[in-house]
Amino acid sequence: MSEEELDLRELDDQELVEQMWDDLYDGLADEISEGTEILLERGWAPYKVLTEALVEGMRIVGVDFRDGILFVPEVLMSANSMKAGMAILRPLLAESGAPQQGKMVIGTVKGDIHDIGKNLVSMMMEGAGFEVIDIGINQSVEEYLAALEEHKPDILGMSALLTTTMPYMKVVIDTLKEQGIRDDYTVLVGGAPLNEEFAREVGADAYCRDAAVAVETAKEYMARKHNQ
Ligand code: B1M
Repeated sequence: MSEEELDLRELDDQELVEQMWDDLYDGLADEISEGTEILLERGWAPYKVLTEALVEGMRIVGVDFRDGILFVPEVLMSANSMKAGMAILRPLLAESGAPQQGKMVIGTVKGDIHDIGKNLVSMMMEGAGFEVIDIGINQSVEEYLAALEEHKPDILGMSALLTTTMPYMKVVIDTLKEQGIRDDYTVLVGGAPLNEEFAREVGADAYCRDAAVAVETAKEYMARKHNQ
């Protein structure tokens, strides 16, 4: 069947999800939006659409990016397609009606422009009842500090996707220590190349493997804070 003739609605769930992986790979934003809508209409939970169709599709893109089969312009189109799907899911994930939990400032560290993971964490945290101030990508220590000063959050979240940018998290945490304000915040870090050991070494409170873990960890720290 040619691309033009393909009717996404005629596919069963598994075929549709696999087609969405292909469409994400090919950077077809309209098709990703349509596939996302169809899965929701079929009763899929927003989080299931997010993880099984979108995040898994992006994992496949990442493998071929690593192996030199896909290049930056193509991966950018994949990222934009993923964002098209996320835009549909965002309000659904945010409307959980969860009680207000706390406030988080989050940003991707200096030198790093990857924002999909950070955006996902923001969406899920909002859905869990956190107020999220997303300060964006390529954030310097001065920008983090200014945001902390302005918004006075409970949690500082930092994201890094590159082995070359993840050490910058230590720069931020060391500066908080120098200024005597480290313990005013719970510092959570995440991103594909990180692990628990790294988080400990840089002085973060916790490493969050994915957005769901970020939510659980944030809730745990808020509960501890309230029990103090
Ligand atoms: Co980039 N890139 N990239 N890239 N890119 C990776 C990260 C890479 C692993 C690809 C590869 O080689 N396999 C590799 C890094 C290698 C390394 O450092 N060891 C890489 C590279 C090398 C590069 C460039 C240097 C390529 C170049 O220019 N030659 C360049 C760097 C640009 C820069 O930042 N200065 C670059 C550029 C890009 C694009 C612009 C094309 C695009 C980004 C678009 C965008 O974000 N708007 C891109 C993409 C899309 C990727 C991959 C394919 C996908 C990342 C992603 O969005 N994943 C990625 C391969 C991979 O990771 N497998 C790759 C989906 C997302 C849901 O997962 O971000 O891991 P993730 O987030 C998860 C968790 O990690 C966690 O929760 C999220 C949700 O579950 N999490 C947090 C993340 N942040 C958190 C913060 C928290 C908590 C949890 O705070 C509390």
